[in-house]
Amino acid sequence: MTKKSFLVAALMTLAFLLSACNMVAPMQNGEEGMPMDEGMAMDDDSGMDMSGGSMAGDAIEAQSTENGLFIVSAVSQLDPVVINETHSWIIHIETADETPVIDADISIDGGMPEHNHGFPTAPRVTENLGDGDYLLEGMRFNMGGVWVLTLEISSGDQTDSVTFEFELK
Ligand SMILES: [Cu+2]
Repeated sequence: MTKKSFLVAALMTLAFLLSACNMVAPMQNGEEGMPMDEGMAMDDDSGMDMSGGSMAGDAIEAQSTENGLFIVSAVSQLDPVVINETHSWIIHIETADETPVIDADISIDGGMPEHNHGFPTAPRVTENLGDGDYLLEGMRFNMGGVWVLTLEISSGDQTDSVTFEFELK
């Protein structure tokens, strides 16, 4: 499969997952302030399976940034996400009114808050794919447990951040 067709497939998967997420949203604890282990559902195309032997899917559903400037979602290019395999994610950014943000600068932070360590790698956005999509390379998780990924996003003179939280089994 070529890189481009892979990307197209990934984006179609993301679109599907986003619509699926919307459909199942009322069935989960979709409110903010929920317990950590339910906070960031990792959906796969079979629904809400959180009990797999690895991360239960490859997509992070859309989440608003802290100040509501952007809506951010992410899909892993490795599905399922497994420990100790370096891989890429595609980040999608829209404004609150669903306009793709095509000129974002994105800085990455994250790790395991419970263990006080960061990522074993230095993941960073390496490519603007257009239409609000950005390639995040160098993702790797070196143990199971709760991870966070924080994106600080700047577009024009506006900056906002979002933190995704998910559990890698
Ligand atoms: Cu750890």
